[in-house]
Amino acid sequence: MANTVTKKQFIEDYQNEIQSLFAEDVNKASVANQYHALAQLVKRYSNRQWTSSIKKYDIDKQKQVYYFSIEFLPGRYLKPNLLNMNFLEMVREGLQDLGLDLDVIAEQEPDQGLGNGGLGRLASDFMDSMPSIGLAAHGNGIRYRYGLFRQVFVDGYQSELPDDWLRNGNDWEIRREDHAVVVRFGGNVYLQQTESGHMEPVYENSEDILAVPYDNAMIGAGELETNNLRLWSAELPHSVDNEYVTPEVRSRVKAICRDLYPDDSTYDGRILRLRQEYFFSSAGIQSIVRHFLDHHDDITELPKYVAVHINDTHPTLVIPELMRILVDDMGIDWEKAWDITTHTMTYTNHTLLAEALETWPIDAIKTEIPRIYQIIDEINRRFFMEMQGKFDDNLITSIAPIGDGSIRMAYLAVIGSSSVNGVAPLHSDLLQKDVLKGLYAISPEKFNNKTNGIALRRYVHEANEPLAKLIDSKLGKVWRDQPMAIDGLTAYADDDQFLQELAKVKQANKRAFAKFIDDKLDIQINTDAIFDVQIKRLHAYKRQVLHLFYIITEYHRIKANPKADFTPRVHIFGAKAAPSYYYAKSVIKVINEVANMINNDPEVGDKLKVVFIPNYSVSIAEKIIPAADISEQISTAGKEASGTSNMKLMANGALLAATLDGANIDIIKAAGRENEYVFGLTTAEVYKYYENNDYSAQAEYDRNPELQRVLNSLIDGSIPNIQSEGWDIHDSMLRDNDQYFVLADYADYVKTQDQISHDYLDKKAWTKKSLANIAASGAFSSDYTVARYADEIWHAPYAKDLQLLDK
Ligand code: T68
Repeated sequence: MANTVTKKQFIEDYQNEIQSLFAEDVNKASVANQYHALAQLVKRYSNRQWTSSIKKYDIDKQKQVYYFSIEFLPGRYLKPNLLNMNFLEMVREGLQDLGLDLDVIAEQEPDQGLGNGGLGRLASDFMDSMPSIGLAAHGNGIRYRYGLFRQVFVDGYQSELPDDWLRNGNDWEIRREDHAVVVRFGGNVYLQQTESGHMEPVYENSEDILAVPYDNAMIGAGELETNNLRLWSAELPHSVDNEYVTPEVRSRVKAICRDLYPDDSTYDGRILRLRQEYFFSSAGIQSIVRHFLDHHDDITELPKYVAVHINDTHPTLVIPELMRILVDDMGIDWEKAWDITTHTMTYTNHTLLAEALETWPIDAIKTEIPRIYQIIDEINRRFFMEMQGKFDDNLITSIAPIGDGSIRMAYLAVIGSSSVNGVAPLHSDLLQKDVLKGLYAISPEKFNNKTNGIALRRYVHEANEPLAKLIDSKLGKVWRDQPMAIDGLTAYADDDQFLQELAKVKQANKRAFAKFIDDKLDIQINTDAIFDVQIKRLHAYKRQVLHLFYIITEYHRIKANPKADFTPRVHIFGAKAAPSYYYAKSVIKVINEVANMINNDPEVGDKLKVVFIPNYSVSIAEKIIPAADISEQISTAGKEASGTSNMKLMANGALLAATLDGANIDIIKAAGRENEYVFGLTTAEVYKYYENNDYSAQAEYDRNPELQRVLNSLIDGSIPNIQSEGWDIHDSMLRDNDQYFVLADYADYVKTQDQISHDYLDKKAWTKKSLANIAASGAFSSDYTVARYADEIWHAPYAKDLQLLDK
């Protein structure tokens, strides 16, 4: 159904677009306006397909999936949209004819500030894959006015500036006030018997907030389908919006969608987060039910035509909210309503950190959403009734939705859903054995695994065009359509000429990245060095400090023996620390000061450089990843649910330096252990330490002099310009007994890194390993991931024949 637009037509349309939007000629318009006009034009081109998909889904009564996520992390849309519409080349050439450069114009687009890490990015990768396989699946989230924050480094410290990503508007969205719904907070609620005999809630003094949707087209590859990402914005209802509304009331409403991550270090910040969660859960469910009833008569058929997905626990309130609508608004019996609800809802867990499982104090829920509290309380009461006699009382108490004075969101999500999945085999296994063990005991049939995937279209086809073209030259375009077909590259593993071409592509990407770093940070890096990359949220369990310790080790070695052979390296970091996460901020400061020390030491020269790129984002990731040689995936085994940067880096030919954690395990299996660098404790070994309670960080320290030098350097003044931050890390290791086993893994990690330095010198052998990684990356396409969700969780059809999907 793809649109066809000729280059000639495009040039004419584009000139007209600029003329009508800005009353200017193309070449007079600012680059910013050139961008706005191009985005508007692309949107116009894509709208027809969008309307037609949405209409078709309804007419065909195709089952529709709604993916609820408190975060999306779309990055930029312009080039991926052009790619999916098959317009990338045509538009590039058309602009060239006008004397313009698509890549320069594309740089004008701000990354959308709607997410912070892997969870949000996964949701956006799914948004790309769903329409690309012809699955009717829409996103549902919040239109945050400000993103997480813009990270700048001031004297090496992370400083947080507002991420005002909407300042110049968002060309992709469509405001649909006519689809607004009202979300009710606070006040009192009591039940009253109606004439027909059923109990109806009566609300007093509640706070009604208008949820206005902004719709964004999610354009599938080849424009197979176009789906909707619906983002809600909070406003005052028109009935209330008058001159008597106090500024306090106004700002209370605005606050709901103001910030992506309301500060959760304070009580008020936590409450705001709760309000966000209910706001988009309620608005989304109301609009789904309303749409469903426009096209269907029988609400009991909801699960047949609708699946609602709960991406991590943040949208769990969709469960009591659907119950509220069914029972209160539609007068359906509780049992029937519960049956409809549990067969509609499905849930993905994304974390193994027990402390990250979300809970809400009962009082907060009672105050903010009193009717929802009553419903959760009733779910809880019936859960006990149903389980008593069948299971041990202690077990039931330990897994009930309400316990310890709190609502336990993960437990509510499991109990209210028909499917619960983890995001990599190890993670799913540990959910069953550990984190959600009790719930697994009562409902094992709900549990399953869906390994994450990534949008290869964005991270390879678009971000690494030279590589994509090289692959085309050997395989044709089939691998773009059927990602598993990329394993055809293994036929070239011994083709010297191909290996050289592949090495050339990497080298060119490294040069482009070096130029970016030079322009942006005024740091000059050696493109013959190993580009060693760690890009992810800053968190203790991800162990950026282990990487830091290796860098300090290398530095000590160079200083001790400046004339010795040394394989040059550039260590590249990208990471934001949550604003109230002081330890993570100390790690950033120390990395930055170590970088300063090393980068300015003439004795080190270009043997070693450390680059911490500020404000890591999707668009920066797209610049780093094609240039990477090594992918640092070094979390403590059993802590990283899956990881997805591991997949992105592998698809671009980087080799893993990795623990046996998350999806690293699956990557190692797919590409072959001989093509990766694996080290460290296994999950079983980590759990053994927990069981025996016999880990001693001090003992690790005592037995390794090189490690002693590293830790001492944090506190003996040898790293200039750090204050207490060195102590923060030192204390976390020795005083607090190194929760994440950094010291236990240090020696093996260093050994593995030394091996990398050695192996890198054999260019051909290295490139062969790189090829093995690229060739194995097809299995990690999110097209397959969403197809598996569709087949096994949502039971929803999709048009595309994914020939190489194994189930
Ligand atoms: C990530 N989770 C997992 N969480 O850490 C990662 N958390 O292993 C996995 O690959 C990815 O999800 C996708 O499954 C996150 O990114 C968050 O960002 C987050 C946000 C808010 C609250 C808690």
